[in-house]
Amino acid sequence: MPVKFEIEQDFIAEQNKAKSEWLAEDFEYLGRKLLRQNIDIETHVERASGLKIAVPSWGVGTGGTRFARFPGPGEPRGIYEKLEDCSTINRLARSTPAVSLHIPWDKPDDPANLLATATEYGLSFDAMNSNTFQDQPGQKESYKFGSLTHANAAVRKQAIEHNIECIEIGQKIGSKALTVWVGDGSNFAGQSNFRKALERYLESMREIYAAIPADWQLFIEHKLFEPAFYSSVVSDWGTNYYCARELGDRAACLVDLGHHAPNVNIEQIVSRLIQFQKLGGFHFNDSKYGDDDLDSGSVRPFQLFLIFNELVDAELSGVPRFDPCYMLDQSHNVTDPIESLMTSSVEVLRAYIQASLVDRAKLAEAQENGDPIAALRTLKEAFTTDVAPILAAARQRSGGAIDPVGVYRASGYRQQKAKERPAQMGISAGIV
Ligand code: AFD
Ligand code: MN
Ligand code: MN
Repeated sequence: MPVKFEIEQDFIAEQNKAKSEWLAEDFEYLGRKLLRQNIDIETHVERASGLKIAVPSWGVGTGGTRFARFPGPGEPRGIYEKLEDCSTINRLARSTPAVSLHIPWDKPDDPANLLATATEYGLSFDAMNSNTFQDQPGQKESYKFGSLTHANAAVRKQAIEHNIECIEIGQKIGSKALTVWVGDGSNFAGQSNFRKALERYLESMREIYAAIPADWQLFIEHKLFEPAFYSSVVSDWGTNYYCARELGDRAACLVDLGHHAPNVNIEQIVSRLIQFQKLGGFHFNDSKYGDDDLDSGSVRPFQLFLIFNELVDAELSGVPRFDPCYMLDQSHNVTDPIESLMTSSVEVLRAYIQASLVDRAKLAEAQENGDPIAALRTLKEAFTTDVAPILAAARQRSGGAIDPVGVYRASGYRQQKAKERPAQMGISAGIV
């Protein structure tokens, strides 16, 4: 087999040279500025290196809408090529060492071999994602009218077994969680009985929960609408919380940023789940209208900052059982997925570091004294701080790129992959 192109460490170091002078200058200036506020910049470089975000296996292929998909050149044709792209993302941006697998889209023939390859790339596996929202070839029962909540017990059984299979595959590749998102719901008023559907959901989820290993977690992802357009069974964070509590300690809620009604205060939802000790993790993305799956931080960076403000507050105040998993869940329809995922991981880190800069004593004082302007100014002071030098220094020190997208483009990676991976019809899951 011909040697596959990869971006060498030497190339990254060489490219970094051109940028390192300005980085040193900006870093020094920011360091002095932060010191005036009694903040040690090095602490934040360390924090930036410490936060890890998983990438979705389905995110490295070109996505699409329900109207069309426009495949890009050199798309990964299977899970091994997807891992290769995930490794490139991590090599340049240094914050995404784990991959979240979708089954059956990326079902490995040989899990041990997949694990060995991932390990070679320095990657591990994050939460497993089951798929009972579409029918697979040869499948006995159809999910057209639901899966875990279907009126027919045989369909529910098939959906439960699929989730258990995901756990089994996950155990072989070192995963420690299963994320369940169902498309179940209704398109017409009266089509389904709300109470019965939720009861069946819980009944099915209890069986899945029973198969969750002791050191695993079960994440439940709620979603307001789509593909069901009248009602979703697990529609909102309240339903999600109720289900997670009914199931037990190892069940927790997963917040996908695009799964709420427009203008909902997501940071408050996050705070509630933290307080109730049921925040399992995130699917980061951004949106303007619905579940748009746009790149994190591309539409509402202040919202992302406010979410991280809650997370950092919980971390620093030592809320019990607070240990959320961070994942990206995006669909890249018009961009190179590698560029989008690198940029998004940087945006998540940016929000985290900005939130880490919030003067919490000052904020608490403003809150206690009924001074909303002082409170907002405190938040804005952190939000408007340009933390780019902190993020770039963290990447550079761990061998990554000062400018990940710049280095990626200069390397010609995509062009090389276009040669190595001739286009195939129907290779991707397509519309995600
Ligand atoms: C859905 C959910 C879920 C799922 C994905 C599939 O966000 O995480 O895995 O889309 O593309 O909207
Ligand atoms: Mn999601
Ligand atoms: Mn989604």
